[in-house]
Amino acid sequence: MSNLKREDIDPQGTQEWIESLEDEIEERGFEHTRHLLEKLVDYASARGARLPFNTNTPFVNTIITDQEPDFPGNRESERKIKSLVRWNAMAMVVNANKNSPGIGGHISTYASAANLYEVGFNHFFKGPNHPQGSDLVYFQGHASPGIYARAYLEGRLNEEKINGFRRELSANGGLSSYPHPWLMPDFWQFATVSMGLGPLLAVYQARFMNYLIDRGLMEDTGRKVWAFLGDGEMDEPESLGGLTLASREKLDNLIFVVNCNLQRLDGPVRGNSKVIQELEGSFRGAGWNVIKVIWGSDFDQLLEHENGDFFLRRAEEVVDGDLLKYVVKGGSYLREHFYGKYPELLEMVAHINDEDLGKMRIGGHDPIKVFAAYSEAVKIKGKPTVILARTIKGYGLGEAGEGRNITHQQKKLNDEELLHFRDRFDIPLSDSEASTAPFYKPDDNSDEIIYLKNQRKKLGGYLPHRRRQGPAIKTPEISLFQELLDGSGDREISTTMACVRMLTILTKDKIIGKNIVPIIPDEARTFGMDPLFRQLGIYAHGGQVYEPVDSDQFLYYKEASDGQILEEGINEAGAISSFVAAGTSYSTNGINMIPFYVYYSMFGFQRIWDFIWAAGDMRTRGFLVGGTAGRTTLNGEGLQHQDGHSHLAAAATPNIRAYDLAYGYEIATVVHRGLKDMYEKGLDVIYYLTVENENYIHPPIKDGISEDIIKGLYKIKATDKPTIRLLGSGPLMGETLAAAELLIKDWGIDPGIWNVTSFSELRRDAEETERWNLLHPDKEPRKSHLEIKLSKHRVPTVVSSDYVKMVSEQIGPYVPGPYYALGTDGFGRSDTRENLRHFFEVDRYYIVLTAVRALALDGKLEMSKADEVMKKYNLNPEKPSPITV
Ligand SMILES: Cc1ncc(C[n+]2csc(CCOP(=O)(O)OP(=O)(O)O)c2C)c(N)n1
Ligand SMILES: [Mg+2]
Repeated sequence: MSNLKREDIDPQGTQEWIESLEDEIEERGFEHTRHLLEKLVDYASARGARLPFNTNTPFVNTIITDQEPDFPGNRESERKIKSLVRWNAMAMVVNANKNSPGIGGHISTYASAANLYEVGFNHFFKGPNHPQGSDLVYFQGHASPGIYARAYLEGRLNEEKINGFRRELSANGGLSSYPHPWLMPDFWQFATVSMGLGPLLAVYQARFMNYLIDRGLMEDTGRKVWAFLGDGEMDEPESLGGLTLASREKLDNLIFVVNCNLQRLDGPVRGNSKVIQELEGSFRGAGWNVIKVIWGSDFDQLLEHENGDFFLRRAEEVVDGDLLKYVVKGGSYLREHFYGKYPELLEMVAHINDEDLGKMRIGGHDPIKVFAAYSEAVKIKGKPTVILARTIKGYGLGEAGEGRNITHQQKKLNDEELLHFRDRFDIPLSDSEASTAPFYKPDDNSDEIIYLKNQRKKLGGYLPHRRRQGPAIKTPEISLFQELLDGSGDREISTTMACVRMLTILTKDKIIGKNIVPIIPDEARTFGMDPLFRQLGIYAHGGQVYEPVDSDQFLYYKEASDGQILEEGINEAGAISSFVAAGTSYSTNGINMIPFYVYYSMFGFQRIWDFIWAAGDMRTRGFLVGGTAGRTTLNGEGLQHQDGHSHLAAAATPNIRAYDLAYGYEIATVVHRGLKDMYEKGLDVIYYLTVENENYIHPPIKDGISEDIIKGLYKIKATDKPTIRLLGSGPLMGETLAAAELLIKDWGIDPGIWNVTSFSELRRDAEETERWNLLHPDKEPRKSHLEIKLSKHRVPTVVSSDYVKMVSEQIGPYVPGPYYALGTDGFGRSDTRENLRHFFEVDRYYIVLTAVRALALDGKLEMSKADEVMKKYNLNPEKPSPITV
């Protein structure tokens, strides 16, 4: 386009060049013309004519009219279906808000995207019964009314159901606001409405399908991943974050469709420039195949006109803010302000009246253009495709919101607006009928319903559709982990080492080994997982094309096309997306895969909780492992590395079972139960384990404690005359045991000792028990695990964990007797473990002090004893608080 932007000093010469090029295209085709142009560019560069880097093509459709395939559908039927879906989607939101003002919902997004979806549904999206298997479609979250409305026409959702849009608690159940597999487990597959998650999840989904194919676990049947996204959504860093991975991995099974209505919630996405061009640059620069669908067939006449260059030039100049204004102001304004800029251009549209001029359809609303784009996208080889389709937000709403800044929030239409909508889309309803915004579905024997069902039948059934279970995997016996159950003997090891050992054993198992998916964001060496590189190989679609620097070593850096490890690089968001793809494979691919995503604990929940939340929503199954966890156990790294709060986030995520583990046998027990629950029983839960890097001796498991480990609390030591109990957890179990010794030795107090493996599991159980008791006052009260274990003695409890106090305080209300929590609130520090534990006041001396004071407060000792403790252990009363410094 640069010739359009600059003054042409030799128009005649330029024309001659163009004509020669025209001849080349005619005679030798595109391939040779491209070659010729590249040669010319190279030559000019070699001669010093530096060309500016440009990733943009002109602001026109990528596929020219001559290249469009024939449209195979019945346009009339498809138009009618699309209009009906539009009407019902609108009615769903309007009615929901009429019945319950403020219930929300979106009309305008689907109104802009209707054609993009309908072309897909009628011609492309393969359904669950397709011989090649189902495509995976990520729907734009707030376009959900349109997807429900289609399911209503298909006969999959009845009127009662769609009347319950956003009223899920109504007697007969309703429809979730957005795509939520948790709430509609037979319908939605992917949780997309938190902007930016969909695009990244889709990239890694497509990559994971290739992984399964390359590892010989799944057949390559050409299934596609379609991701429908908003143009405003593309501003999320995650949206563009996976682009280079997608091209590097040659994901030709991936298609992004960006609904470029040029608007987000508040106003234009790029009022002062062009979002489509900006996105084109980003995607092309990242190596994607970009198909722009900007102008509809109505504009072909202008583009093909002998003065078409003026149209191109004007299209190039205009900014999105202006394009939006033209939509709102209509034909005469458009003529004056857009076409009026050049007399030649004005002349070109002289034969079109104002009304028709304003109505000329743009690309995203034209089935022919969208069909052409999809047809190319499904055929392209070796790279992913993005379709940038220009649409109008609130299309068809007219004054009620078409293209207006308020359109995103529009939820109510008055009588006049409803009649306008009805007329615009030819809905066969009378004035009085239409003004009540009823749902409308033609007879099952009508042409359009027959057509709609038939198209889906040809494509293998309805979408979205979610499969609840994959074939179960038999869990190996727990004796598989015997060496962990037996303890470490006199070897000092960390829980991280025990965990890696567990993973190594699992991946070697004959039955389950191949299903394990270790996922690491560039941290394998930190955790001592690097021996797995050689044993399992690192997945690389194209294999290893270089000789690794350590090739002469036994444990070399081995990349392979059938590698099992997903080494994601420094990319927690990408790695969790792989976790989701693997952990939902039971549903999306019918293959139970078992992801272990092992990451630096601090960069887990804190950084990517939104993805973890979505993983929960999507019923992902797998193990999240937070390595080098614990605010004081990770000693040298300091403030931004020391995780002391991920267990708070985990506790608040409904289907996460979180454990902070102290010994190898606990890891074996919890992982074994996780495998059984998730892959044998098919429970939709995620196990979260924190493991640490402190070395100590791991004892062997005692008989009969496995169930207690799972429930979250087991006994380490009982006493004859209980006066106080100590609860330790994870890496601070060592300090708790040491404190118990001091209490006996220095103060003659013999505490009971317990190990807490999961505060959140204990709390959940206690809350559920309490709730049952509340609602069944007439019945014998039930007892929680905490009560069963601890209620025999009403003695004070002192608990110490390497997490903020709120983590252990979760169970405070349910523990009989006074409850004292020590924890690691405040910013971390770099220092030795010993100094850190002193600084955070969680070490053995503070445990002893708290215990003695607790007994004094309980009336069992004099308070002066606490003073003695302070003196004996040199505890400084004026020491700064870790919370405030
Ligand atoms: C992470 C996140 N932030 C904010 C929102 C609230 N939100 C919902 S839709 C929307 C605007 C979407 O604009 P766009 O992506 O262009 O979609 P359109 O409706 O225009 O098709 C916003 C801000 C959200 N859903 N997720
Ligand atoms: Mg938008």
